[in-house]
Amino acid sequence: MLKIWGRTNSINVQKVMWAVGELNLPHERIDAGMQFGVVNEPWYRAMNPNARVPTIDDDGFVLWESNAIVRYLARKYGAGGLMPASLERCADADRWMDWSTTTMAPLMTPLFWGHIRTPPEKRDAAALEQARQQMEAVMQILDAWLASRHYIAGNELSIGDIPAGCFVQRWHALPIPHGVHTHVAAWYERLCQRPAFRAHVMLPLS
Ligand SMILES: N[C@@H](CCC(=O)N[C@@H](CS)C(=O)NCC(=O)O)C(=O)O
Repeated sequence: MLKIWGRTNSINVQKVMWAVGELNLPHERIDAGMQFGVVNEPWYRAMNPNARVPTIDDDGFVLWESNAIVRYLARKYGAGGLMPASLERCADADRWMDWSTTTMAPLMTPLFWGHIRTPPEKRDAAALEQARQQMEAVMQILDAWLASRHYIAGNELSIGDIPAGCFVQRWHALPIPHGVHTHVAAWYERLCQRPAFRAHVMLPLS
């Protein structure tokens, strides 16, 4: 049975759990990270020397790095579906997964930590506003891409939607002003119709 270690409020765990939900995989999720500890136990560090979540064990195959896990699960259990059949659609999906990590995450991480995990008196308001404005510019890039397709790698959901969908969910949930991004909004509405997205990603921020 597929085992997943990671707390439900971790965005990187949410990516994996959303994929698990879309693929309808039997699994066991074990709380780990932050208040749950576990990640510094020697047996856990032997699986994942970064002492981070998520980590999976799929019948003896151990893997960490959320995007790599999403790709592995989709390749193994969702070929032609969550993992697109065509080389070009796969490349599109990969490109936007990498973009989410390299372009969205460096802005969303301080926004999330600043607004949700930092007491108001300790927040750096100027830095948060700068990240918010930069995030608006990033959303424009995604908006332009989504103008001509229902999902990130075409007209079906794929692995490409998973990291960006998790970040956009967080962005929506943050108590900050949000610009209008029509195509992102339509895509986000599509994601919100999906039971796996609702169950694993649309969770209160904590
Ligand atoms: N690049 C890694 C990052 C993993 C990561 O930083 N996970 C965070 C949670 S989002 C973590 O483990 N934080 C420490 C903890 O929860 O104890 C991935 O995508 O899996």
